[in-house]
Amino acid sequence: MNYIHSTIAQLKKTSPAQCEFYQAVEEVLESLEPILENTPDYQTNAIIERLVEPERQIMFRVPWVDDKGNIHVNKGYRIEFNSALGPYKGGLRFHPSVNASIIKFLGFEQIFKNALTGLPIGGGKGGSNFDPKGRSDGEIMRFCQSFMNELYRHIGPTTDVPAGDIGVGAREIGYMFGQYKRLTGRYEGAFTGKSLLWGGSLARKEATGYGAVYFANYMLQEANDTLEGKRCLVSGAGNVAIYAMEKLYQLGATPISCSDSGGTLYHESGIDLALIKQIKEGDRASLASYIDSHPDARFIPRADYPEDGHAVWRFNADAAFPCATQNELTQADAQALIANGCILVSEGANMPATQDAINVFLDAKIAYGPGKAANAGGVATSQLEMAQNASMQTWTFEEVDTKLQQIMKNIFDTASSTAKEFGQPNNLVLGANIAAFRRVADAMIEQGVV
Ligand code: NDP
Ligand code: 2IT
Repeated sequence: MNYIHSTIAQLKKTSPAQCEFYQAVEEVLESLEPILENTPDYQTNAIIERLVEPERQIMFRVPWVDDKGNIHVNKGYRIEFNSALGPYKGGLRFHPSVNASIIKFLGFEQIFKNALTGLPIGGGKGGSNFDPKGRSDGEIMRFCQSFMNELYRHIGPTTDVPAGDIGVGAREIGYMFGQYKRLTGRYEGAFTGKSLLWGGSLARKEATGYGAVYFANYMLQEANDTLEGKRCLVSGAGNVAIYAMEKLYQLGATPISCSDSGGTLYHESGIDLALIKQIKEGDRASLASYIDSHPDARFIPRADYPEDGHAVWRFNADAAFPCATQNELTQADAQALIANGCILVSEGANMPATQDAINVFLDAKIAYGPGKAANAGGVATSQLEMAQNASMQTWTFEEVDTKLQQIMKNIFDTASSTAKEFGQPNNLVLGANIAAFRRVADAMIEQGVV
């Protein structure tokens, strides 16, 4: 355990005030204890010391002009964390809460997630503290162009390939790709999550949500169970949440909640997914308006949440799919879930459960799929988009979806068999972290001290 304390203590000195980053590192390091003890090579090659230090961190000014002529300045980030397994790969997040700690935690998680997919992709992440809420299309475009005026020189199909994350979808990728093409003069796969009209992959939009539900299904299969008839709590109402709910319906389950930054929606008879798509993908409006069409549903505003957690986890249900953001599921939320009958948690979001909450799930021995395994379907399908772009092919929805299911199955099998190998068969946190670490660490050793 000493190396955990010394690593975190060192990070606190060299990278001060990055609590989300320390949280992500600590979770991984705790899992690695059994393998680090038995493999001196990892210590002599300073793998941990090198893994927690990004290969490159790019921070830049993003000035832009709003519709009224006012000048704004945001911060832009791209953290190129680890390229042992391939070009840096990971999304861009536009949200006012973005800072170096958030981007570093996401980039660090991405290294292991991408390793778990078995595909040749390294880990990176980027974004900005820009808040897209309430901004016109013109403002979004000017922001994206300004962001790209700096980022374009750092990315490319074989160096670093960004995609979407919170606040970044097909619209933003379009504006960024357009500016990239203008600045470089090259039409190439430097982004994933592109529109289907110009190089995007079928099923990429659906992949993260679908993948988290496939992962849940594989966890249930271990216990000869299925999702059929299960009542499910989902958080978030964005890209991941919407397509998790869609796949839940397709597999005979019923999503009964979702949420956004304004509050939680609960609909006992099942969420009206077509309406959610209209509100969120079409109107970019608040979930609160759902009640106008469904007076039998309830909307709980954020101000009315319990002090120790979030309303969305306080209903009776069989399964939970956190698909909004980090630390959105506390210890008290986890205890409420277990008390109310929940037997499965599959994380569509990155690091949605606090460490205390994870411990509640592991102690209760419910099926718990950590984000870096359960939500890897998004980035895996991004790699399938890269493969199609590089070979100038277009695969059908069914082809991509079949590959996605196979990848999610492989991730589950790898995490599960590694957990068994280390004597903790239910602990997919340990299984996923060790399996991913081995792949990255062994590649780093073979590539020398770089
Ligand atoms: P979106 O921007 O499409 O949706 C995010 C949703 O979460 C929105 O409903 C948003 O509310 C809500 N939300 C975001 N931040 C907060 C916050 N601080 N408090 C409360 N609610 C919040 O993002 P995605 O669906 O793409 O991403 C969701 C999660 O999934 C993130 O953790 C992301 O890192 C992760 N992820 C995404 C992947 C992808 O392919 N997109 C792949 C793997 C993981 P509102 O509508 O009010 O803004
Ligand atoms: O967190 C993630 O894995 C993503 N936001 C998707 C990254 C990608 O490159 O598709």
